[in-house]
Amino acid sequence: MIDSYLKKTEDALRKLFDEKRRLYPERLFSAMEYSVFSSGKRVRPYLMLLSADFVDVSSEKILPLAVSLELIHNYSLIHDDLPCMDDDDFRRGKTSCHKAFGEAIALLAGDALLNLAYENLFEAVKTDPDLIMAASYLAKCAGAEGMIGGQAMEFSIDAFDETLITELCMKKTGALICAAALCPAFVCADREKFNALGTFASAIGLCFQLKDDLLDENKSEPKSYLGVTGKEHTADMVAKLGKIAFKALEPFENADNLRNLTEFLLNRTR
Ligand code: GRG
Repeated sequence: MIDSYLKKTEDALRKLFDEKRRLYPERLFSAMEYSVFSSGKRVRPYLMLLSADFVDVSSEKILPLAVSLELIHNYSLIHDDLPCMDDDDFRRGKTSCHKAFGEAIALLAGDALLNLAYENLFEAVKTDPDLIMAASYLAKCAGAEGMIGGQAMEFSIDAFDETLITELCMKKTGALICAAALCPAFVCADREKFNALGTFASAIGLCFQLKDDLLDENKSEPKSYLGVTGKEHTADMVAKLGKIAFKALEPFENADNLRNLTEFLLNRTR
């Protein structure tokens, strides 16, 4: 991992929270801070900064989008842990937000993170209109065509086959990974790289969820890719998707950082 990219993300998130500390109700702020600063891997903003580098967009330019993406990811995890969703008492090795702060505050902390993400996006687009297409794509990926749509499929479909569970995973988890990889490509005008990043992002987005299934095998969720297709097939698909991701980057010499991240995602243990 490139430490300076992780630090840039961390510093920008911290700065934003420091600006808001006095403006938000104390308990709400604490719940938001508890969730956002709790050992998340920061994979999505990191990928966005690497992808920006790949298409020659500066990290300073893309950073507000990377921050908003991480805020959206964290809101989704708070809501996903609620009793009406996945009902999880733990997240990242500590009590989940609603267990620590109560359901009402956790729900509102998720809502507030989502709103802060869009406030931050609007502020960025106001000063840098180049970001408008990327911001719009990010909103689409986070919404009912993307992450929320995937989550809704989980609660509205009873019987999954491979096609349906693939669609669910690509939306629920893959859409934010696609946003991370593709937003910078909306800022530059390189069609070849845009297309390559599109293929790369779809492959690693799905791969990320399948790898998560394999890491979380003990939970053996029936509405997961692993639950529907089995462990062996899931492991085969992870390998296949990894190959697709590498192939998409093959023509490009300056894609080593993206290749390294792909390697990390394929081999990750948490
Ligand atoms: C509630 C609107 C809404 C959406 C929830 C993201 C999501 C949709 C559900 C999370 C369920 C889940 C654990 C899926 C597995 C893939 C995934 C998103 C894992 C968590 O992402 P990481 O590993 O998390 O990047 P960290 O903790 O590192 O930030």
